[in-house]
Amino acid sequence: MKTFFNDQHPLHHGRHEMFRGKLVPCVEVPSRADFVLQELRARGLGEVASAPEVDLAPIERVHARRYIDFLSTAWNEWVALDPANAELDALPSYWPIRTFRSDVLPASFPARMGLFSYDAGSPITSGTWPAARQGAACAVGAADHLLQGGRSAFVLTRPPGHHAGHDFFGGYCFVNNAAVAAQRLRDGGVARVAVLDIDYHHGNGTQAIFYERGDVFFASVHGDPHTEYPYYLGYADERGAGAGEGCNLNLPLPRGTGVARWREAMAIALQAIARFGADALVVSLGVDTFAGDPIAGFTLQSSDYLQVGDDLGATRLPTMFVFEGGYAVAEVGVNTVNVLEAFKQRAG
Ligand code: Q9C
Ligand code: ZN
Repeated sequence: MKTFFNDQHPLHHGRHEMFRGKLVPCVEVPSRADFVLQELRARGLGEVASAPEVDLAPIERVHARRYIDFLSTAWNEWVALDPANAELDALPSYWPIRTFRSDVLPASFPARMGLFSYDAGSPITSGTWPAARQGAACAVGAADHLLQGGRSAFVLTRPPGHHAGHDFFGGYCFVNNAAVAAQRLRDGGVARVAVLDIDYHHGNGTQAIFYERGDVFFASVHGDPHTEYPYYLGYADERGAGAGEGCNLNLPLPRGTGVARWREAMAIALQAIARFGADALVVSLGVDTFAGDPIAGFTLQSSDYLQVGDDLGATRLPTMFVFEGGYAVAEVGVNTVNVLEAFKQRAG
């Protein structure tokens, strides 16, 4: 399996996120990706390539122009507010809910930060944009690898992407790598693309981007949003709209869910993807379903990820994996590579 590794990922290194009235250390740390890289090298998973040179066009296929402009200039604007900000992470403090306007682009940078986000847990740092942009380039590389006949690929990047929507960041995500990849596959001639999101948290950004599309199926197995982040999306009654009616499948599960019930849910998602007639599969691979994850609530064990990879390999679809969450740093490499290696063994 060919890995596209974002070697710019350490440029994104948030210090703090706002959590219940306090600034707490970030859980989405650079070592996450390094542990995965180390593990896949140790186990000889295959070639590790860096991102191809790509312009912003594939990102603009899923993200709003004014949002990309915001992201690419955000750090400079943050420091321009006050030179002392260079030592701080940029976090929003104001949001335009419901009756506020979102058509006006305020001149104030803090106001724009709120317009383009939905939480205060996703710090923008000096290197957030170059890191996120390079991650999207890795997603394009992996999609192009499938378009050229490759059977599988892995995008090893951070920050993650599945919470980022058409024009907003949140949940540690800025550019939606899985969505960029799915759209790239469509633009390259793949008629029907499925995105399967198995991160602990619902992939609200990916769902929203494709919600009214009949050409991209989105399925997600995740913690029940009644109690779990991102709270405001990911319920079972969200089934798609317009041309996308029936092309969205949410399988929320309660906190404490173990591998048996979790695998049943994934099997239901895979059956729906087969019925849809997908020609290629993008897997948003978060391993925060692990029992030891510090911010999540399922109880999968490291060996269970071999079974997950085997289940995915049985689909026989050209498949690309995009790294999302997973915060038990010491185990994140083993858990992730267990999925990939078992996939490879099954799929050949
Ligand atoms: N202090 C992904 O897994 N808040 N994002 C949790 C913990 C947000 C997770 C609070 C969790 C976002 C890609
Ligand atoms: Zn997650």
